[in-house]
Amino acid sequence: MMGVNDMTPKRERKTITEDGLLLLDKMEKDRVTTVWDRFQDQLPNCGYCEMGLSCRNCVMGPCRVDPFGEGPQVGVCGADANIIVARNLGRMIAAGAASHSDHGRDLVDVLAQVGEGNNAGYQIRDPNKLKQVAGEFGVDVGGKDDLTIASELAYQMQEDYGMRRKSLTLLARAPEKRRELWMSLGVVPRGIDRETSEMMHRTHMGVDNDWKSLLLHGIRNALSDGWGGSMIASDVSDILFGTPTPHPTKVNAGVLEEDQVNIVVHGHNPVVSEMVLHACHSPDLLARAEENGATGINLVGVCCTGNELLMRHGIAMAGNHLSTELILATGAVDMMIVDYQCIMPSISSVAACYNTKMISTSDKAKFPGMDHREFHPHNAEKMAVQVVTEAIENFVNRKEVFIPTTATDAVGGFSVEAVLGALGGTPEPLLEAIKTGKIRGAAGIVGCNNPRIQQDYGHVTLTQRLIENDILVVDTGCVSVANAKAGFKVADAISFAGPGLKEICGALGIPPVLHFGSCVDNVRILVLASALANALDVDISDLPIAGAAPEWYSEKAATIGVYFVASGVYTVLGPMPPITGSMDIVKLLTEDLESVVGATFAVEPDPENAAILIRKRIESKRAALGLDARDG
Ligand code: BF8
Ligand code: SF4
Repeated sequence: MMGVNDMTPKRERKTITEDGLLLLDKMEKDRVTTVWDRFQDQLPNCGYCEMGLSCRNCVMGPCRVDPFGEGPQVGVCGADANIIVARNLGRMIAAGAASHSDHGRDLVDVLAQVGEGNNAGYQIRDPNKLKQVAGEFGVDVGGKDDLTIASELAYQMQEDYGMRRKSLTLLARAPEKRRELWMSLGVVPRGIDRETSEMMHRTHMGVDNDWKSLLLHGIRNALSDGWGGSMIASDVSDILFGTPTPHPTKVNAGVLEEDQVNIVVHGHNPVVSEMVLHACHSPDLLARAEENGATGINLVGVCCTGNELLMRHGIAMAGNHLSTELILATGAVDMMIVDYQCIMPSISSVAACYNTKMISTSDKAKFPGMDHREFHPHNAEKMAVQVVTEAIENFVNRKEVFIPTTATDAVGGFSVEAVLGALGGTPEPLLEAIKTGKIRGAAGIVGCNNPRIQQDYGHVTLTQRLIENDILVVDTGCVSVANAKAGFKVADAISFAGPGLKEICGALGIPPVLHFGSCVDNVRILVLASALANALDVDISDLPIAGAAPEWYSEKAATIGVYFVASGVYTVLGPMPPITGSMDIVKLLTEDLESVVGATFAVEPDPENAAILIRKRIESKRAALGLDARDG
C-alpha cells in the first residue's frame, strides 16, 4: 500500500514533502541520522509490546502473555491478556491527560500571577473572553476589574484540578443529552488531576482487575482532559494572548530567511513562545541583529507552540513533528527554543552538526546537549530578551546555508468565535448548508506524524478525499501544518473541494480546510460540535461529523481519541494502538462502544479507505436526521 511504511526506508517512503526530501538528502550527505534511521534500527518491534501484552507494573515481573496460547496466559500476579491490555491502555490515557492538563495548569498559574499584579509582561488580552469564562465558572464579574476577575477565575480553575468538585465546570458546554449519558455511565470527571491519579492507582497490581471497569475509568480520565485540562489550556491562552482570528501565514522550511537571525520555537506552551515573540520585536535587539550583519530577526515555529503563535499572530511554521530534525539541516537555524512535549532528545545532536544553539526553558523538561534558561512568569520577559540576544550572537557562526524550497501560503486562526463571526454570529448558515446537503458534514483531522507512515501522506490524502466530497475539514496540531504545506489553506484551495463546499467556502471567503490550532485546541472542535448539536436539539453523536488521527504517535493523541469517541464522535485511527492482545477490547472499542456512547473507533492505516469509512458514517448520520444521503 502506498504511503504506509513497508519497513524499507527508501527516500520517497519517508515523506511526501519536497522540502523534507531535499533535506533528507542533505542529512544523508552529511552523515547525520534521523528519526527514520532510528525507526529502522528498532525493527522488528517487540510483538508483545505491540499487542499490549507485556506488563512491567511491578517487580514480580516483568511479564508477558503469549498470544498464541502456547506460553503463559497470565502474569505472575494472575493478570490475563484483558487486564494487561486494559491497564496499559489506561496508563497511556493517563499520561496523555496529564501532559495536556499540566500544560493547562501552567497557564492557570500565569493567570493567577497576572491577577495578583505580578504580571511580568503578561496581561489580559481578551477581557471579553475572561468575563465569559469567569461567568461559566460562577465568578460574579459585576463591578470588578479584570485583574480581580482573573484572580478569582484562576482560583476556580485550580478547584477543577482538585478533589472538591463532583463534576468539572466546563462539562456544562456539552449538550444536555451527552451529560445525562455520562452521568448514567458513571464517567463524569470530577477533578482533572484526580482522574489521572486514580488511573495510576487502579492500574497498580491488585487494584482494578475488571477490564471493562478500567476502560470506563479510561473514558472518565480522557474526558477530564477534553472537557477539563485542555479546555482550560485553550481558554486561558485566549484570555492571556488573544482569541485567534484569521491571519495569513506561510509554511515549510522555506520560511527560514538566509539573511536574518532565524529562531525556531518548538514545544507546546505559549507562555514561553509569546514572550520570545515579544522580544523579537524589541528595537534594541533588532539593532543588535543588524550590527551582527543580519537584516532582521525571523521567528518561526514547529509543532504546537508554533501553532499557538500562528493562530494568534500569523507566525510562519517551518514544519511539523517529523520536520523538527530536518529543518536544522538547513544550517539556517541560529537557535531553537523548546518548552515541552514532542521534542525528540535526538535533536541536540542534530543541532550540534549545524551550529544551532539549543535552549530548554522548562524546569520539567531538560535535555542533554541543550543550554537551560529557565522561564517562570516573573522572569519570562527578561529571559526572552536574554535568549534572543544569544541567538543574535550565534548568527556570526553560520556556515553553509541550504533553504530548499520557497514557502507556501496559508491562513490560520479559526477559533470557534472566528468561525461564528465569519458565519454572521450564528451557526445557522453552516447548519443550513448541511441541511441542504451542499456540505455533507464535517471532519476533525488531528494528531501527529509517525515514521510508520510516510510523513503527511495520511493527512493530506484523507483531507483531499473528504473536501472533494463536500466534507468540511477542521484540523489541529501537526495535521494543520501538513495541510497548509499541501496548499489547502488559502481561499483558492476551494478548487480542491466538491461543488457544494466550494460554493459555501467561496461565498464566505474561507478555505475548505480550517486551521483550528494546537492539540489542546481540539477542544474547539468539541465546543463547535456542541453548538451545532444544541442548535439542532440533538446529541453530538447524532451529527454528521467524524474525527481522524491518520498519523498519530503520542499518548496525548490516544487521550484525544478517547475523549472524541466518548463525546460521541466516530474516530478513525491510522496506526493501531497496542490493544490487539485482547480481542475483547478490540471489539469493545471498535463495535460495542456504539451502543454505549454512540460512537466507536475504527483503525485504518490507508487514508483512501479511511475516507470511505468517514463518508459512510457521515451519510448514515444524515439519513438518521432525515436529510438526503448519498451512497458513501
Ligand atoms: O500536541 S500533533 S506530534 S506536536 S502530539 Fe506532538 Fe502530535 Fe504534533 Fe502537538 Ni499533538
Ligand atoms: Fe507481572 Fe502482574 Fe507485576 Fe504486571 S503486575 S509485572 S502482570 S506480576
